Parts: sequence; structure tokens; C-alpha cells
Amino acid sequence: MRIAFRVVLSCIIGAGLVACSPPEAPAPASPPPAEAPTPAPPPPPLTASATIAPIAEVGIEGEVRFSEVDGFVRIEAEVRGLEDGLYGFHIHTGTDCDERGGHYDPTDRPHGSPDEPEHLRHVGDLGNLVSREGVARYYRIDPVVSLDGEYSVIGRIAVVHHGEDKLLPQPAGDSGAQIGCGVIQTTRGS
Ligand SMILES: [Cu+2]
Ligand SMILES: [Zn+2]
Repeated sequence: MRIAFRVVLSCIIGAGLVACSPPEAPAPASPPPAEAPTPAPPPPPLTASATIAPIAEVGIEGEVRFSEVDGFVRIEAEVRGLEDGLYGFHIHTGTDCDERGGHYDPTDRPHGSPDEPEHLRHVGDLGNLVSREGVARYYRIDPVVSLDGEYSVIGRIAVVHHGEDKLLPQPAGDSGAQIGCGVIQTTRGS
């Protein structure tokens, strides 16, 4: 009775309207919402490593590790068997330690420091290992080296030289003989 009165009243109030509709019926119960698809988890960050073995008569050994971090690649190395000093450290273009090639330079840049902008260094220019008390270490978050895509360093060669990379001399920093090397291999999933 009361509802009917309201309908009539609202019709009177809304006299300009052509028709008056009755109050809306309650919506039928809707089926339970379909479960939202679970988004696929992002792929784990790529990681890679190279085991450094001696090339020449210098008894060195070590490990280089690469891992993706927020769009950059973290590079860490530890090489034993070197006197205190600086030792040129690069990624070379070859694919095994018998054919190491020159510095990995897929974009035709000059040799330089890894701290130079991208257009003033080879992708493979990593600067120097710093050896103290029998252990040469390296740590860098690099914006140019990548572990996938067109210029990936996977399958290339990490090389340690017997002299300091002096950074300015072309084409390779005047780093002296190559004394250690290792193939960079992906380690994802291990
Ligand atoms: Cu080199
Ligand atoms: Zn270079």
C-alpha cells in the first residue's frame, strides 16, 4: 500500500515525465564471479658464470659471475694467483678459449673505460681486476653488458690480461698478454 502510494507520489512530482516506472525489482542473485586468472610469475633473473683457467704460463684460476639486477648486470669476479696490481679484464668476442678474438664490440665503438657512456666503450670493456694479497677482485653494476637479446655476452669469453688496461690506448687498452679465460655460460635454473 505504502509503495503504491510512493509510486503515485513520484509520478505526480515527476509530472513532466511521459511514463512512470514501478520501483525496480531486486536484481537476481548473480553467479559467483569467475576466478581471475593467476598471472604467470615473472621469469627469474638471468645469471651466468665463467670459470677462469690459465692460458699462458701464469697459474691463475677464478670465477666470474653475472646476474641481472633491475635492468643492469652485476659482474663479480675473484681470480687467484696474481701479484698485487691491476689486470685488464674484458669480454672478448670469441666463443671458446682457443679462439678468443678481440674485445666484444657489436656496435663498433672505441675502446674505453666501463665508466664511459655506451658510445665510448666496447660492450666487453670491463676495466681492471684489482689484485691484493693474492686475490684479484672485481665488482660492478654495468648498464651495457646484457645476458639476453641481440648483444648478449652469453657464449662469449671473459679474458684476464697480464697488464693494466690503460683505458685510453686504442684498440684494446694496451693490456698486455692474455693469461686467463673462460666461456660465459648461463646458469639459470641451477
Ligand atoms: Cu682483453
Ligand atoms: Zn675494448
